[in-house]
Amino acid sequence: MTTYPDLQSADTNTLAWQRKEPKEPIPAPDPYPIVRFPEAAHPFDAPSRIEADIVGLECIQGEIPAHLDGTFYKVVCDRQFPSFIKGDIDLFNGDGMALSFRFHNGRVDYKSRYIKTPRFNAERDAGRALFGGYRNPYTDDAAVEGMVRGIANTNVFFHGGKLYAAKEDSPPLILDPDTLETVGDYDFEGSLTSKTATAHPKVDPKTGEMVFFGYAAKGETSRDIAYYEADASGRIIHETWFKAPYSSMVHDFAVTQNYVIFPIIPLRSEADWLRKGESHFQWDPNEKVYLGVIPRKGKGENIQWFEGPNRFASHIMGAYDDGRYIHLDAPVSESAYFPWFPIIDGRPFDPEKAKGYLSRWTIDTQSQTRTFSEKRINRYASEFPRMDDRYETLKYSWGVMGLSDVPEQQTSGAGFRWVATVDVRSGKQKIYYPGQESTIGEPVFVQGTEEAPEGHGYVFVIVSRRDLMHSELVVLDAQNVDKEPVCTLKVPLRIPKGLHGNWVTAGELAQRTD
Ligand code: V55
Ligand code: FE
Repeated sequence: MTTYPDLQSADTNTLAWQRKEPKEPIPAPDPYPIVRFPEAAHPFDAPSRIEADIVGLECIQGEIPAHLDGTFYKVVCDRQFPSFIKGDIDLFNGDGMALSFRFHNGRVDYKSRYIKTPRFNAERDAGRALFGGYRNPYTDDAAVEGMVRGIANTNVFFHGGKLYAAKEDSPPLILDPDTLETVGDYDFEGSLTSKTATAHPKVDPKTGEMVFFGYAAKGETSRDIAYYEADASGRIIHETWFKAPYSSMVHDFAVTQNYVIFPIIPLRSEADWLRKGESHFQWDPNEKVYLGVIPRKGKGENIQWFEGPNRFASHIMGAYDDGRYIHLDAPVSESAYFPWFPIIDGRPFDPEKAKGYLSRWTIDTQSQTRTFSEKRINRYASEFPRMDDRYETLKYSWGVMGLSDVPEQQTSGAGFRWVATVDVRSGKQKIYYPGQESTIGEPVFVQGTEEAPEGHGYVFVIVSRRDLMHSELVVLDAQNVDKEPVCTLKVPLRIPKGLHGNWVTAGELAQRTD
């Protein structure tokens, strides 16, 4: 194992991370600062900045399933003000905007609200950006030094009666599930000891427990990871800490009935890079992958590391174990998927090497070699893998994901353009293609009924009609995504690019405790 100096830097740790107000009052702008965004590569991708309420979305194809009762939540990234950093990562550093699609009696109401983080509020008062580059506090305006930098732009999820909005660099916030207004940031009644919390918690369907973690838990680029479990009501009942072999982006993790697995992937970070104003994360083509395994509710000091070759993976589709072997499925590529993070040795981004193919990593927990194996499941480049969340931690067979490249189908333009469902046992797939001028967001499984078998129900996907300059929520039959959609709901505005979403049933929403 290569050892790096402990990157837990004094400077980043001494920041008063909980500060919610600027150091000094920021004077009201006079005259008002000019707001001018750089021209977007495609007009569809310009910031939207719209908070909307639409009662009764227009159904332009098919019929809304009248039995569906619940809300589909999603978060998108929509910069409030232009960045003052040249080449900033607009997507990852864009303000979180929560969306809700409320399904009830065959009617769908749409709502969108910016998440009112302390950072959002400070910038709104100032009329301009105050926070600098993606996850680099050294580039901020002095007035906001030490303020929590979170923008809650990665996931919205419901657990223990609360609707959370999260980004992995900060503690989560709580939103009102009906109005989407921001209630405030949330530290689990004072129990969150980490400075950060993942945007990808997992809920164990057998116990209702929410398993989560924070990386860079003692400050940006620290190797510390805190692993928590909260009971079904959201109270933290387990906490343990360990150190990763190196500091990196730990965007997602895997949870099975018996283990928690932390993928340490060589999209590394170093405190010096931040100080020098370089990219926070850089791809290291010479470093290994380490999978850290801890028994559920076990101790960090007992973590076992399993090594694999230089690989990139980010989102986990699903994982399960049989007591000895742990299987973990994810799109895996030879180099970092994100073109905006540089490669350490200066070589250019290679789109072929960045393509991720759904693969299975298998760990033999009794292995003497301390390595894991890799097997490809699917031959189409994919990302945004999801499953039927009722099978989280359990042996599962059904998954859904976005495809960026289907060699048999000629298409122009970049981005995700197809939705594919896959049987992870056989690799067999079915594909939905919304058309030449469209791109898609993350496809999300929605169970038809509580008792429906695995993968039976719907797939919700937000489609960007780039030719028509509006978005659509397309509802597919999860078992037949290659057939005509169940229905298409027109959203008469552009929904910006975003990340993750989740379906919450009316029954769950009735349990709200925020
Ligand atoms: C991701 C998204 C982020 C982030 C880190 O892989 C990783 C997705 C939207 O922000 O900060
Ligand atoms: Fe993610």
